[in-house]
Amino acid sequence: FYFGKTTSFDRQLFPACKIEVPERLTVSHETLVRTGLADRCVSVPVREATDAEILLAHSEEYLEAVKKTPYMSLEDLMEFTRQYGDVYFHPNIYHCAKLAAGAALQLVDSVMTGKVRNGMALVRPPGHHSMRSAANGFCVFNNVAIAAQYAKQKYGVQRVLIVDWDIHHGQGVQYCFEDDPSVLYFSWHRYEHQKFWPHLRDSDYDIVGKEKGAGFNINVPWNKVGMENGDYLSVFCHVLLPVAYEFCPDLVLVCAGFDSAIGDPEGEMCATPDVFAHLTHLLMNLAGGKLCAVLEGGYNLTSLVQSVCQTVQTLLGDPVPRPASLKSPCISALESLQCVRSAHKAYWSCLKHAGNHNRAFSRAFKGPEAGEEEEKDAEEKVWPEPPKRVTPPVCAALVLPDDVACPEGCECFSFSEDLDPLLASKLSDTSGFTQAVFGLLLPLGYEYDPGLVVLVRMPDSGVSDSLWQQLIGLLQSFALGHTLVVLQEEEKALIGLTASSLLGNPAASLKQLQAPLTEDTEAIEKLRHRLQADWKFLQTTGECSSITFEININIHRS
Ligand code: Q6P
Ligand code: ZN
Repeated sequence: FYFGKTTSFDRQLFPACKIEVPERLTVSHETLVRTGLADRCVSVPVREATDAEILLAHSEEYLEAVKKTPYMSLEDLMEFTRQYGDVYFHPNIYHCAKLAAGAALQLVDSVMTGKVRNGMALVRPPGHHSMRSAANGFCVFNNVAIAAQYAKQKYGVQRVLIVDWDIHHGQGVQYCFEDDPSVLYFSWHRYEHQKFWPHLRDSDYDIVGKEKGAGFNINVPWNKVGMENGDYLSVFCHVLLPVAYEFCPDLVLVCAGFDSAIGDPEGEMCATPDVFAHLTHLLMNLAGGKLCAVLEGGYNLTSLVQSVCQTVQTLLGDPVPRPASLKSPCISALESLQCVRSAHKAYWSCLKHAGNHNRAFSRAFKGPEAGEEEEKDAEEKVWPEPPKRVTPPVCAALVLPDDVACPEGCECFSFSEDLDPLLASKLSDTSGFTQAVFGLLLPLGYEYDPGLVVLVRMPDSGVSDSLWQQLIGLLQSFALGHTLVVLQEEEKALIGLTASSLLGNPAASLKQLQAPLTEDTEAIEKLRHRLQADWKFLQTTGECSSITFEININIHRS
């Protein structure tokens, strides 16, 4: 990023934009340095994206037009700006925008070549609103869209997952990939039945992609403000994760906007900064851990900085905070969830059983009513600073039979007689397994908030190595990662990969999943319905559902 001296230009115009300010980056960076997180990261030098790279997502006419902006007079710049929406051109923005896109590409290079496992690019201007031939919403070049195209072109990456957790809809990313099945775009966004900026019909849940790309665009509209951690995590468990695992990406890109956090003047949501530790963690076992987060929005400096730190610390592999006292998803969130699942049931076998959505939910857009658009003085939100997260000196300790060597990086303890684990549940290895993990186990874990996770593996469980590793990785969302794995002595072969997962190494991909067996899906669904009266996180619909099933279902099919 670039800090020129204040010029006469700046004095005439500034602040043109009160929220998208340089301090977003300086304060984030200062805090990463002060907390010692920056020291644990590898710094990747930035470069300018080349014309050819920018053209991966933009038209030549648009690039040529932006190229002229550094030489324009203030008047010409104002004129140029007026053709777009909510974007401001400063004479140095073309240079900054090339660096922002270039930074995303440097990160993709570092991750794809294995120089680093994952990373985050702190950049301005952001990118997800900019379109092929138009700047929009503070964005000039679409950093993440360019990065996805670049990864496909340069590394032959076959499938890219883009997760846009910014609170605005990244319509630029959607338009770039709407007919492309090699890029799965997921976005949640404040929508309020089209009353919120950018007011697009294209942002609703039923816009699923076009032609070959049908099913590869997932929009989750938030129709109310004030969404909380539970609403976000519920959408991850019941929509994003099952679909992402079925898609099986080779690379994950995150449009990492933090205006979806509490205190943000744009988003007006109530999710706390530690939720980003969970969102990040839940994505870190996809694509063999190859994840690049690129900053988008986030306009409350306190909330932004805390959220950035939570994300970076999670990427570094530190245990995630406990998802303490989550509230059940609210009715409006459940309505959105139901609509999205239903709109995508034709495209994803993990959603095949989703119920149809009730038409009553999709209220017609009435247009902004008089007075509704005026700025409400959002009362200042306060929230506690996220507790300090500690890096444990030893990540994993093992108790092993005498003849087994201790894997590197682990500490070995000796046997104790009184190990008598309680076997809580059994899952059989079908492709229904992942369905049970996302549909039952993760939501139950989030709601229950255990202090310890005990994972018992029985011989002949049929669980494949990669599924086993995925399970260990995902369960580390709970109990500060305190996980006790119990293996049978005859499964010595599993010690190495179990230890690797406990140490936080990414799990191997599951390969593209087959459709789950109907019997499994039915059994899981019946169990979910039976339990959801007591466990609100299992809900996926907004209808009052107190249907109880008489039959006792056992999801273990032998
Ligand atoms: C918000 C524009 C318009 C108000 C209309 C990558 C980051 C962002 C940008 C938001 C632009 N507000 N009177 O962009 O999504 O946060
Ligand atoms: Zn935003």
